[in-house]
Amino acid sequence: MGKRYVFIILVLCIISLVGGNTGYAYEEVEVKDGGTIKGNVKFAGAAPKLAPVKVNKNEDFCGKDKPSEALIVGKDGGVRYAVAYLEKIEKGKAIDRKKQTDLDQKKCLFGPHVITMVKGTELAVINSDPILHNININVDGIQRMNKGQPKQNQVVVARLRHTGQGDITCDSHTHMRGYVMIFEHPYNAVSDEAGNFTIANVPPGKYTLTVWHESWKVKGLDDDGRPLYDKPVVLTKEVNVPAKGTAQANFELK
Ligand SMILES: [Cu+2]
Repeated sequence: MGKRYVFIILVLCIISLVGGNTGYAYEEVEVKDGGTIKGNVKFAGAAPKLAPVKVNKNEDFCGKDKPSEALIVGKDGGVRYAVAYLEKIEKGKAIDRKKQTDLDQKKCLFGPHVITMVKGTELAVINSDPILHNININVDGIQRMNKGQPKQNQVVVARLRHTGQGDITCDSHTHMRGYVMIFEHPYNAVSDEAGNFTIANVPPGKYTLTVWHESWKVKGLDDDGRPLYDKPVVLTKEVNVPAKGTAQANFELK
């Protein structure tokens, strides 16, 4: 084999390695005897108490500070806003392309704090506040949305066409932060107040299930006074989904 071919193969290998959740074709098929994955994300031990995040603008409306949403631990240690998803599932249930995901800017917070979507579907960004919000979404570090909404009840609809981790910030308010995880496939879920999640109608078989959490450790502030967080926590587990049955997968953050 010539050197040039070795080089080309090497480049292809690197592309496939760094690809992660990106760049593969998901095939929609009719799922027969689909199973369910039920999971739970818990915080091990006593959860740290997070300092509130300082508000730097519109304090009269937003307040002086806001409670941190970076780690929300409920009853029995359940962690809210963790994202569970199957790695690179090749075929499965149909994508609901008409589904619109809502993201509200309300009382100076993004609600919900964490959302998941399938790429190419619509995101409706609402401003429920009587002040200017300017949403910014950076997917894996590349800006994919930047929109000012000066009017109350103004709605902007966008399509996010790239998979990856979307960091949501507001140009007006350094304390505002949210996340959108964008997938190629519909096998993803956000954990609820009790830390539970369900992924339904999975073709029977073995999969790698990943749980992503944004991380709650603040490393400092950037030049604008925006908290800088540590790398997200990513945990994986092999799951075996039985036909018409349920696989249970529990995760622990610490
Ligand atoms: Cu804002």
